[in-house]
Amino acid sequence: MQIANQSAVKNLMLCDMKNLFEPCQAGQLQLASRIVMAPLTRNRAPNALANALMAEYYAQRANPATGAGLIITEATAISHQGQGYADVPGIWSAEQVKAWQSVTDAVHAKGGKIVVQLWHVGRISHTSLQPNGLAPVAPSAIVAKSKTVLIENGLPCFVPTSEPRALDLSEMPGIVYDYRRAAKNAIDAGFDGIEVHAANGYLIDQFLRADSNHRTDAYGGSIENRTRLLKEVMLAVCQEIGGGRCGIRISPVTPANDASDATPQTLFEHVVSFLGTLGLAYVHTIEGATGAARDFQQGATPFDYTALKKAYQQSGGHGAWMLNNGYDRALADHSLAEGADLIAFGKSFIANPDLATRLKQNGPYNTPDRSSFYGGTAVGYTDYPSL
Ligand code: 8OZ
Repeated sequence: MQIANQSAVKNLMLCDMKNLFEPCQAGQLQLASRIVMAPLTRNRAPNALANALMAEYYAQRANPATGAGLIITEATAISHQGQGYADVPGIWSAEQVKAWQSVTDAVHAKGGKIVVQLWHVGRISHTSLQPNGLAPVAPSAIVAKSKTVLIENGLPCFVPTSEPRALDLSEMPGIVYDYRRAAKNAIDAGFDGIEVHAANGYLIDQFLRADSNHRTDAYGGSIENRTRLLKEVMLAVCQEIGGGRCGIRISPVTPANDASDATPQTLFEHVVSFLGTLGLAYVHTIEGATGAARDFQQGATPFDYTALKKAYQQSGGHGAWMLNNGYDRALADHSLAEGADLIAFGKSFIANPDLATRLKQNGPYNTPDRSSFYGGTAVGYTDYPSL
């Protein structure tokens, strides 16, 4: 009798257990699996325009049976001022909207889903990429200890970021407007939704963190003030296209692009408590240092991601909880069992267009070639073989 009961309990647990290959509803996004292709900068969009090669690359990864249940595009600039790297795409003009349409059509033809990641780099830019060669903008005129990518003679070349100027208070509504316009453009271009890039030390993250935000106006000082831009941007995109088509990416403790803050737990619990009120499709969190140590720490104590999720849910958040950073099959299974809903795979999607097939049978996996990550041709982009 006791044995029968034990097996009943085990069966119940198995039924309850999430698996990577099952459907998942994320707000209005009906996803065929929990496998997400993470946003990946590839610098193959000259003139800030999506193109046929990019459409082929995304389409290769779009069939949810073999690839991603959801594709998040590479970070895409919401304005010329939001550009910080050579040959990254934009989504502020009608010409860019039309160019993206070929990508969304190709993905949808494979039965896939795709959202565009909306990006303003803030101070992570170079004068040569800015309108009229002017200084990049930031919360404060503090140079980031970071580099950006220019392309010279067809080859990526890493250069220090330029000295930024502090945004005037009167410019803030214009920045929010640029996000709103980009969200509208995304729907016009056929995207299933958008993800606001609030991670990795770019503009929104620069406002969030005390070390890059020394403002004394309504956008600086208290946590309430430093989170103001994020809140205004999220309200604007949700109002424009509906919260159920919007996601956001955060990276509470990453040191990427000189991001630093002494109290990330308090800061990001405040952020997600706000996000919980918006009816979002998902919240996408990078655990640890982006593309590096998952246990990386900022502040006095290890970051508590369980408390982060709890703060989101306690404020009413019921969007999908997406996690990222260095995931393999075993770690994905572990995080799903612990309550994650979606897992975003980055570098492994660069090298494995049929990643879902390979995850299902536990490999083998192609090895990503770092030398062709940023810029270049079809080599190291659309030529990774499927099984
Ligand atoms: C790598 C190279 C350039 C940009 C990010 C958009 O870190 C990026 C990025 C990554 O989020």
